[in-house]
Amino acid sequence: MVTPRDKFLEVFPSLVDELKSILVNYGMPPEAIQWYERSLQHNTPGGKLNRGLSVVDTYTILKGHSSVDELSAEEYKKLAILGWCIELLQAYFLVADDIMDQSITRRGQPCWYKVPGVGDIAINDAFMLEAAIYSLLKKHFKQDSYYVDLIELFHEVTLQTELGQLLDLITAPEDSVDLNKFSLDKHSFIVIFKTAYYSFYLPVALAMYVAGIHDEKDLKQAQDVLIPLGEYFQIQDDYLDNFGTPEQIGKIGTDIQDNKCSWLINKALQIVTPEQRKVLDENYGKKDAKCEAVVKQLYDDINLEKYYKEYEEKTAKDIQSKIDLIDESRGFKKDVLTAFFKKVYKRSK
Ligand code: DMA
Ligand code: MG
Ligand code: MG
Ligand code: MG
Repeated sequence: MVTPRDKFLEVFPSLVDELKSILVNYGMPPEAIQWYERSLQHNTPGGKLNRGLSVVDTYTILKGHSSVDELSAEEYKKLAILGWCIELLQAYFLVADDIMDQSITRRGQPCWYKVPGVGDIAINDAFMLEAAIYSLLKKHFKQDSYYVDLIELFHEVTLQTELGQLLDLITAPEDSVDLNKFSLDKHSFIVIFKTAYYSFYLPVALAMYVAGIHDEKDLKQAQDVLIPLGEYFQIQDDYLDNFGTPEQIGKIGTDIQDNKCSWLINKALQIVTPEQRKVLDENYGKKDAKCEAVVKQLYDDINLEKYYKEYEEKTAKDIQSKIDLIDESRGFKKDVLTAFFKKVYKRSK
């Protein structure tokens, strides 16, 4: 049986060929074209592809179909290309994020900058992954009335993500640990900007433009649910950084050693005793596996997992009741949001 994921993956090789042909037309030598192809293959497929698949799924629901198979081949291709554009945006962010976070593995393989012979060239590869988005948009959407909307949306969401990454990084300096600088409000700002816009709002908004259902009021309705949903998703990511296994999540958690303003440390700061607070002050944010282990043990001692589960239950209910209030009179459908919610709720990877 061909799964929706398989069908989506089948589109990728033709996009790689199109992107390579741009370099060929510039007369780039074969070794450069091979390098680019290797970067595209290493960094773009291989994840859960939730963001990309959601573009196709959202469009399918907005058009009133019950299955992706009801789309014409031409329609499917266009939506899948937009899905791959988000996966390229994600690839661009992740290549850079892994350098900045000094991560080791991603999706069960070495981070791109860690691959022998790549190193700092990964910075330029990240830029080229981003540029691929605009090459594909131009080739496949230039004739469409909503072409400028797509470009503006990608640009805006890219800036929002970069603002989130900036705040994430400057709130986590390597040389000076000061837990007083953290707060759940600051955390909320960071995760909405670094994750929610591009991972949750972007896929739905893209599909809305193609489907012709993009009244300002409907874009806002979508955003008002998808931003809290994206915030919940990144809090899951923070939780899994410590409580997930590398086999499960395909990456090794770095948040404690990286001094990150994670949901876990913020929640811990709310509930610890003064003695435990001292332990955190002395061990958090140190590039030292022993200190990291002390913090992990403290997280277990205070039963942080239980607080996370409480947060998860409450948030799920809040999001559900927001979805129930959606006005469908202009053609937007609450099923778009329910489908997205189901993909995320209680995820373990
Ligand atoms: C992810 O933050 C945000 C972006 C824009 C890549 P993160 O560093 O927590 O992600 P991960 O845990 O996947 O490295
Ligand atoms: Mg990271
Ligand atoms: Mg990061
Ligand atoms: Mg993380």
